[in-house]
Amino acid sequence: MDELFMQRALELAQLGQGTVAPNPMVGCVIVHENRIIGEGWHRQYGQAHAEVNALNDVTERDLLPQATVYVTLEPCSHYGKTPPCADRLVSEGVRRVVICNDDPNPLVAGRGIRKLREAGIEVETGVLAAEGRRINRRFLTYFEENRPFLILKWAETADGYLAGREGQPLQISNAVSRRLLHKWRTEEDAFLVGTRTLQADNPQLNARLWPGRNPVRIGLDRALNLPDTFHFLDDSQVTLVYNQSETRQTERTQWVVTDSWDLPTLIQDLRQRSIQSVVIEGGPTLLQSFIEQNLWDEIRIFRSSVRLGSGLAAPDFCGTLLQKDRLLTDELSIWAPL
Ligand code: AOF
Ligand code: ZN
Repeated sequence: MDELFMQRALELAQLGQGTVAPNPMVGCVIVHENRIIGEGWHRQYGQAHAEVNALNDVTERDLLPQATVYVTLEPCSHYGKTPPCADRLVSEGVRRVVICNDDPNPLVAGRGIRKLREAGIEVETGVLAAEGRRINRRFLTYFEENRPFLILKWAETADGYLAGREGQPLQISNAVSRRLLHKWRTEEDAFLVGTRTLQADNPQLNARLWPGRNPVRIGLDRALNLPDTFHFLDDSQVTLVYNQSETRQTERTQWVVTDSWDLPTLIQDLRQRSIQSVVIEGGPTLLQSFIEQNLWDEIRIFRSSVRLGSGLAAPDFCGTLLQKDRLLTDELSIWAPL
């Protein structure tokens, strides 16, 4: 039964998709003798947490002392934009709390669970933990590993080429895959590309084919070679230009010089800017560097049915595939044009 109610809480959590970031998605179900007496979820960044919404949903308040609370994240213990949920659960006097994932946010990190236990509430953790981790993988990676969740994305031909011999862009994506990519642009915090991709493709890196917010655009332009007539430098959305010569800022575009020109330094800089997820969109050399340094969490590939015969090979991740069982799940998106 615990799993069944947690499943419902996870379903509720996902109703917060797109409106709670950078907070995690959290759902909560309150149960008395196998009957749900209250439900809630974190609906909007800065507003009430899931537990509070669920407790406020309960009309049969006299049942709370015998009730079990199913919540997908450890109840918070800190005064943030809202008071601590753990305190509220203690003052409501619930009997038992069942938790899916621990909260790695250093402001909480076990203190929520401790508060509940010290008040004599029975606490169980780890119920449907894998499902919960998947939903909040960006938030959890950000706090557990102190870096953004890293997604590598590319499009390849059926025989594994990314581009023509001289790097000429190929038309691999179709209307469906393009639209899906724009949906991803609304779902992830930032999109990163290298200078050669910026030069070759002149990408806009926005989400014009899907309703939602635009990601932060990130470009690596070491020697500032990109002409300012390119979309990337049009100041139309928040943009970071990593380079080795100048630090300056316009309304939405910031030129950033880091201590050293390597991926860990770049990733740490993004972490300092509170970026929880980054999609690396190319090119091949940059993608391969992320793979070689084992700096990735998910790979998404669009694959067309077209064969090219020769060209610029797609990144090679066969070696890492065996070590990363995450890839063997549905996180590997292979998309074939219609
Ligand atoms: C919960 N229930 O529904 C959520 C929690 O700034 P605040 O006050 O909204 O706090 C945000 C932090 O609280 C967030 O980083 C995470 O650690 C936790 N989120 N906790 O008990 C919830 N959304
Ligand atoms: Zn809370």
